[in-house]
Order: sequence, then structure tokens, then C-alpha cells
Amino acid sequence: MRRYTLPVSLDRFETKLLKDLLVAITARRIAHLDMDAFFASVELLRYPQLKGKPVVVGGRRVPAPQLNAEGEYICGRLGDYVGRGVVTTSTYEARALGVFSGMGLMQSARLAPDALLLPADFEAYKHHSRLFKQAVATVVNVIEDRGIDEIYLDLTDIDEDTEPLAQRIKAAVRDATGLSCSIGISPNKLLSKICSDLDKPDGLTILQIGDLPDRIWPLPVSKVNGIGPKATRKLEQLGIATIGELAQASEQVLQQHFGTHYGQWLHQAAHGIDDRPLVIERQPKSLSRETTFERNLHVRHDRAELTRITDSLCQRVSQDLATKSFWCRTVGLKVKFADFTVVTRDVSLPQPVQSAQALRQALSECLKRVQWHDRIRLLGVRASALSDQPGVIQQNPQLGFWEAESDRKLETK
Ligand code: TTP
Ligand code: MG
Ligand code: MG
Repeated sequence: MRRYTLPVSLDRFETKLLKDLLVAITARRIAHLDMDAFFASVELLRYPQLKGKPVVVGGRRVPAPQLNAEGEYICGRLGDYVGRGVVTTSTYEARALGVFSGMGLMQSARLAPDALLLPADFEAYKHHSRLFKQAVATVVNVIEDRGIDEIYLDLTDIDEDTEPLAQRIKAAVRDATGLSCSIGISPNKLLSKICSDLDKPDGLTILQIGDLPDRIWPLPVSKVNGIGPKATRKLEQLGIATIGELAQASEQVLQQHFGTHYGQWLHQAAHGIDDRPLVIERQPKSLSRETTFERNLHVRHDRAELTRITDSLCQRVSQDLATKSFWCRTVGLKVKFADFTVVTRDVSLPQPVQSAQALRQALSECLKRVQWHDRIRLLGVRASALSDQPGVIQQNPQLGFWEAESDRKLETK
């Protein structure tokens, strides 16, 4: 190891300054927030009478609970399930019986035959995912989205003590969704991800780098995000079961067995070293889809085809918006004619929209403003002026532009 000595000319003040600078560079305050038994907890919001019971979400063609005459929900029983479906998630009561994500339902039925089985409803989970992320965004600005039920937060620049700040974030999530989450806070993403799992459900774990030997090193290596089942098995063969044992192993030996890059990473991870910044997704300015036809289409003679293509473009843009949780205030049309001239038309809406129907309706307005001087080679639909908030949904009849257009006298080749 190379040793560095400070130049003698540095006085005590400058040495302290350097030290403070080093601390400032390295000491971040990163949180990892993960929702507790997420899909199952969203289901319990709908069926609160199932709280406290072992409940499993998963399977294929599982019927939704039915209300009986007494106003009680009748759910499927895990023991009655026949098929090859797997557990998507389970409540903590079902986990106590040994039922976890990824297990075959029929296998888990042997452990908990009386557990209740619910089908997954991804729209509901996406909705609550949006709600909890929006709630956290009212407290913290720097957020990395890590999927449906987890986020990283950079709390470094927030002038508030860690514990009350974390409680405020948890309360914001609870108020917005009625759901609990667990938070881990440490100087980096790697450790915070481990910590958020240490005290579930409704947990809060705050870790200083000095706590590493006591709190992280006794854990199995599989707790490190990035050490999968294969690496875990291989480490076990080397006599390494815990993160502490991994920290004791020589970096060279790890590199011999796992390659230079992963070996070095394993060594650093075991010592709690991770300087990855949060990855903040930049909001796109617009989303668009376009299609070039196999043959040039005529505005009147090919109206059925044009209707089908326009509908499909609107549906695809609508799906893109939904996936990214965006709504748009401006809808644009692009037309390329057989002579390769291109025209674009935009319409701005009073409220942000997302549905294919709303896009189609706005597009009809654009279509009306085009001079159809030639056959059509390409059509495109663009959604812009994006917002992450929906507008109030309006149900207006569909206008059916191409049909209306076929009745008009047009000078089209
Ligand atoms: P997780 O956060 O891994 O699990 P969880 O929220 O259900 O429970 P925990 O309290 O331990 O965090 O996953 C979030 C959701 O993702 C989970 O509710 C269901 C879904 N999921 C799958 O669809 N398949 C899987 O294998 C896992 C692990 C999760
Ligand atoms: Mg979770
Ligand atoms: Mg998760």
C-alpha cells in the first residue's frame, strides 16, 4: 500500500481543512426506501378485513374476491390452487409460515393451505407506486427511481437531523397511501439498500460507516445487492459465508476466482465502499411514435386503413405515457406525403391527457388542418408539454376524422 505524508509546510489549520474536505467529499447521506409487502399491502387497503391473515398474491387465472350476502369477501384458498403459478408476494403473516416471493403456489400450499390467495392487479400497484413517489418528492428533491416499490434518496443537502427527516418521509408515504415502508440511511446506496431490509416492516435503520463491523459484517453475503445465488455458492466453497469473512479475504484471491473487476468490487463492497451517485432520470420533452406505410395511402380510399393506423399510434403513445407516468398538454401530428413533403400540426389542450381516446380526439383537430395534396407516406403522433399530473378526465365522443373526410370533396391525387 502506498503511504502519503502531508507536506511539512501545512500547519494544523490546513490539515484540518484537508480532513474536513475529505469528509465533505465522502460523507453523503443516502436513503433507500422500500415499501413493505407492497402488492399484498395494496390488496389489504381494498380488503381491510384480511389484515392480520396470511395472504398471498400470485398465480394465473385466480378469481378476485366476491362479496357474499352478508357483505363478507370470499377469497380463494391457497390449498385449493391447481396450476403452475408462483407467489408474487405474501404478507408477513404468510412469510411466518414459510411462504415467500418466487415459490411455486402448490409448493407453498403445503406450508400454508389456509392462506388466502388473491390475483395480482398491476394497475392498482402502479397507481400506489406513483402516489408514494409523489409523496416523497414533497420532502426530498433528489430521487432515483428503482422500480415499482423502491427509491434512493439523497438527503445530504437537507438541513435536518436524520431521524426526524426519515420519520417525516415515512409519514408522507403513510398519509398519501395508507401504507408503511422501511428506510435505510447510510453514506452510500450499497449500505442503505442492505439497511432498509434489516428492520422490516415499518423499519428505520441509520448506519454510520463505523457501525460496519457490528451490524453489516455478521450478515450473509447474499444480503449485498450484486451478490447473487451463483456468487454466493462460489464464495461458500471458498469458506466465505458472511460479509465480514468477505472483508477478511484478500483482494487478490477474490480477483483470481471472480475476475479483476468483480473481485475488486466484492472487496470494496465488503468494506462498505460505494461511490455511485444517484441516477436521476431526466424528464423527456416529448414522446412520439410514427409509421411509414408499405404503400402510399389515399385520404379517402384508404380511410379504414388510416383509421386503424391512427388508432394504433394513439394507443402506443398512450401506453408510453402510462409507462412513464406522464400526461401531455400538446398533441402533434406529422404527415409525410408521397412527394416527401412533411407537415406537422399541433393542438394544445386545456388539461393534460393520457388516454388513447383523448389523444385521438386531439389528433382529429390536427388532421382537420392539413391540406391533403398527395397520397400519404407516413403518419406520426407526438405527445409533448409533458406533466406528471393527470387532468380531470373528459368523456367526449370520438370524432372519426377519416370517415368525415371521405364525405368531403378533396383534390387528392
Ligand atoms: P419487494 O420489495 O422485493 O418485496 P415486498 O415489497 O413484497 O416485501 P418487502 O417488505 O420484503 O419489501 O418487491 C416489491 C414487489 O415486487 C412485491 O410486492 C411483488 C413484486 N415482486 C415480484 O413480482 N416478483 C418477485 O420475485 C419479487 C421479489 C417481487
Ligand atoms: Mg418491498
Ligand atoms: Mg423492493
